[in-house]
Amino acid sequence: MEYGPSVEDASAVREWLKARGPFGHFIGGSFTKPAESFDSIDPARSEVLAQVSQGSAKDVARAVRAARKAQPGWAALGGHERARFLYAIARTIQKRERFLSVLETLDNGKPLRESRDIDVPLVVRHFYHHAGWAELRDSEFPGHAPLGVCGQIIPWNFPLLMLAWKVAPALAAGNTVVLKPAEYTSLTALAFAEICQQVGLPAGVVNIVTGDGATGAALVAAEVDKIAFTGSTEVGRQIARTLAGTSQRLTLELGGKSPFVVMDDADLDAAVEGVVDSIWFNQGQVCCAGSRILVAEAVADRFEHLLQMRMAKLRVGPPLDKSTDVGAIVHPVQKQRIAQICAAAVAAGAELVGGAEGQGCFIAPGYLRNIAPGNPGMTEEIFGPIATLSTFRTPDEAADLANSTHYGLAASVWSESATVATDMAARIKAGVVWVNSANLFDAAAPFGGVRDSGYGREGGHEGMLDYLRAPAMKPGRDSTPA
Ligand code: TXE
Repeated sequence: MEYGPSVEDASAVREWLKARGPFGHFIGGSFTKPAESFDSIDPARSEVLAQVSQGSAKDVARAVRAARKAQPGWAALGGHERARFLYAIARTIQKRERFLSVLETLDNGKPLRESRDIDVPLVVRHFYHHAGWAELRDSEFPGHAPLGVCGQIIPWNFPLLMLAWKVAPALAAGNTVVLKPAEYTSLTALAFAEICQQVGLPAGVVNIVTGDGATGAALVAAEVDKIAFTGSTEVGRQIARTLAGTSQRLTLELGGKSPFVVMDDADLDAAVEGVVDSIWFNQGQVCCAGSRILVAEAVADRFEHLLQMRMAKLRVGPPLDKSTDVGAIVHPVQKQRIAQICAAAVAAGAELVGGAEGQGCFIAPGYLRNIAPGNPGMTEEIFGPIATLSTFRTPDEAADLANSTHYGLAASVWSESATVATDMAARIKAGVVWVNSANLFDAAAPFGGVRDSGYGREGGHEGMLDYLRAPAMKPGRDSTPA
């Protein structure tokens, strides 16, 4: 794949990788010596970017001890001091925005336009926002206490952003953390560790242990007070089973198969643009992607025509090229998984429009049409740039179809009538329903699922509660504790 004239210069990042790698873990404020390691690849070029250490149960235990030791001091600092650190982290990330977005793009394959304009700015906003919550903790949550040490396991689709969603509220509340990034994308977490050093964050407040599912399982089994997990429904269930009967807190943000409902009075051009943001953004590797397009029969032909025209204009290409709309799938394993589900969908009678497989990790945007409700393409999370397109006749039918999976992460409703849109939104079982928009996030807005999409919230007031222990009795009450 050729690089065009608008390609971003990645030499500073490559020099950093050469100088810093192979990478150890970040424990107790410093990097450990790299031990047994694995390759982190650039999926766009199928090239090795760096070697990253495979964390053992011993590494995890060391990190948990470091976090345990640091926690009382971190909590005792008080909200104002903790806020200063969160501000400093936000500011430093902001200053290194370009470096971090290039690193994220190299490691993950997402277009630079997205890492630069979406991922990293949202990360910055998340830390600034939670600096505010650190200041407000005692007044907004009187009598609440931090949980202690939080184990955090994150996926590879928004590596630095998922880190921010986990680390910022935990630290604001007065907890310390041991975070395990996904094995495909550890590099921005390691760059973040450097930022923690740079701002003088006390040793042990943030610890990062890299590795695969076995490292994650070791963290789940460790002496931590909470596990926060974002990833597949299957692993989420496994973690819930492991923690059943313990006193550890658990929050899960799992998969989805979110409906994208286009009512007959929708602005179809806007809705088509919504599809681009919904399922073709980040190559469709988005937990809340509007992957099931449901369109009113009366406008279906016109909508599909507009959709095809728009799809044809999307540029699939090198992620570092600033004109690229659709980059590389994160890893060959994921590409294969997407291709398998699409093949099964076609074998079961659906028709695939677009969605051609390219060389390496590339897949063109596409959608499945003429697809029956029980078709695997309709029920399984494809987690790639392939939507399904089906029609409905009445709002009742739309609501039934929207709720016809076991997931409940997100939904998007398109209508020019506020009444129609809000009526439909209220009928859909999902953690978030966007109206005339899709995939909008804000640090102040709690995000999370219902049903098999998980429980717990990240962001805002609700998100803070998931990192705090409520007081045993109401503060200020004239009573003695039992
Ligand atoms: O996820 P895993 P995978 C969905 C999506 C995707 C599929 C598979 O459909 O195609 O899952 O992706 C760690 N104990 N989502 O296999 O395995 C792992 O190392 C503890 C949706 O990559 O769930 C990584 O850090 N941890 C999703 C993280 O869990 C374990 C985002 C996620 O990996 C573990 C990602 C174990 N036993 C995938 N096994 C979303 N909700 O956004 C693995 N891990």
